[in-house]
Amino acid sequence: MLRGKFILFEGLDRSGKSTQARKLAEALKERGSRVEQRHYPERSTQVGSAINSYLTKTKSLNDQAIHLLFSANRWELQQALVDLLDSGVTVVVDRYVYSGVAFSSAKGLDREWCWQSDFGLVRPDLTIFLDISPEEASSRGGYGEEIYEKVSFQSKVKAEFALIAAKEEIRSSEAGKASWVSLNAQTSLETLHAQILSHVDAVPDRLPGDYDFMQK
Ligand code: FDM
Ligand code: MG
Repeated sequence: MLRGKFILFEGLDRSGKSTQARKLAEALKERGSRVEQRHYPERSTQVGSAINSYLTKTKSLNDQAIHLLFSANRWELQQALVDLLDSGVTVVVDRYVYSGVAFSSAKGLDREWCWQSDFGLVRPDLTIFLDISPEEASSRGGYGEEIYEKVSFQSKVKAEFALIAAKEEIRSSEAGKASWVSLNAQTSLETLHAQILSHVDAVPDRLPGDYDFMQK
């Protein structure tokens, strides 16, 4: 039996991650795969509840502390994620370590420091970065309610994501397999969905227990 695939969506707020994650999960299910969706931060845990208070501006925390809480939230759910993958379920995830680094380093925290707390976590098999301008994102519904939803800050996050993308694209080509793809999110839902599906189909099969990990 094969393990499930770990497919990650990353991007700015309102880049379309949740819509595309849902469409991908539906398409894979229609083909008969077992699929689950996850989202970080997972606000239902105690750590997640502290993160939620920060994001909704009911509690202030220094930049280092909130960074470590986001990371702790991934760590506390890591075993459950691995168990799911090992049982053959494909997991489509909305945000993970790359958001952790991009958002915290956009505040000015040291980039290397930001990566540290996530080293050792399972690396996604494929990260799909939905590329959108901060201005286009801000014009989409619901923007402006949470602490990071400001065009000026999202522009800095986008610049940090660009640095990460460059690094991950080099890693992909060295490994000879695409573990990161950046897609233009300012296109039709269906066009984007078809592109995503073809990249997901190209992800190599792996056995349970066979993972790459986040590392230097
Ligand atoms: N975010 C998300 C971070 O700053 N660090 C992280 O590690 C993660 C996973 O939290 F603005 C930010 C990104 C976003 C905010 O996320 C809430 P959602 O996806 O909008 O719920
Ligand atoms: Mg948001």
